[in-house]
Amino acid sequence: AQPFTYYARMAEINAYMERLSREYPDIVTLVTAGQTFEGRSINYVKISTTNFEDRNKPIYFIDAAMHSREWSTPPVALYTVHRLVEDLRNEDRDLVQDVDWIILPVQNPDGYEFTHTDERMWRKNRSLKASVSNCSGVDLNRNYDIFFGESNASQDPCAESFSGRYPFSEIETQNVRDILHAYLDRIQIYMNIHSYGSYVLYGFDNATLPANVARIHQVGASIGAQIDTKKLPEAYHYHVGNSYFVLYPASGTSQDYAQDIGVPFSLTLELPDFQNYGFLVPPKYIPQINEETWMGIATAARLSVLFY
Ligand code: 0X9
Ligand code: ZN
Repeated sequence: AQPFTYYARMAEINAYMERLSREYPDIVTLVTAGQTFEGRSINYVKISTTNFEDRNKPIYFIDAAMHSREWSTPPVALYTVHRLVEDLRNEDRDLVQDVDWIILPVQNPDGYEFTHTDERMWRKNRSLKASVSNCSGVDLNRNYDIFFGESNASQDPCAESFSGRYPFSEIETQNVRDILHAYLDRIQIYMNIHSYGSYVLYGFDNATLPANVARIHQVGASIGAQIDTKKLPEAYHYHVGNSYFVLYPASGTSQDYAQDIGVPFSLTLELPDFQNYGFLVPPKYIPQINEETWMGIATAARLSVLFY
């Protein structure tokens, strides 16, 4: 079975990306961005029908599993790769002709493996500074250099939302930062995929909004509306808006960081959880989430090309 049809382990996810880069060498480039605290590779793929480094197309950058217990998110990232590469349909050719893609299915491999082997509800990475605390892990979505430590973030290493001791203290966030800066001139969309709650979120967590908020809202609302046409009756409708108001304030997030450095459309997606499954979405829902979210991602890609 393909590793986006079930909750796969890191080895299976990496093997899938390796296989695609071998079978489609002209289109898929596998990049190992760095080694985690526990020595795992952080892998992403670049997808381009031309030469990715020709730098003439807008880029859509997607990452998932920043929070390790959010298991429904890597399948969405991998299914997106699948639909762009292995199962590209005629009506979707524009998506690779007009856009280059960077897809990082697991931002937090150490945490992700830990949720499979030890503690299903683990959220943070697994780094440990033994001279400071016995508690492991930094909340990667509090570790970016934007409003660092201001709200909904803890300075306590034992807390679920520990921000880290300073911005970008973690290899995982350094990697995403470096990708953003390496391609900043043409990253049109940064989409940070989480679960759960059915939200498209944007803007800054001091309750301010970017100058292009009307267009951001247009892209976000189009994603939500598109997904809603495909959603199951037991799923909530998507809510679209500024993260501060629609969800809660949170500082040091990658969404705010990417928006602040100039990515035109920086979005957080919170996938659906159906009734009250929370993070524990039954595997039977994986294909549904993949398909409906893919539709939203494709819609955003097309709009972002118009706005490029
Ligand atoms: O708290 C978070 O990091 C995200 N929610 S989650 O339940 N997946 O942990 C929300 C982040 C929303 N983005 C901003 N507030 N900027
Ligand atoms: Zn999350």
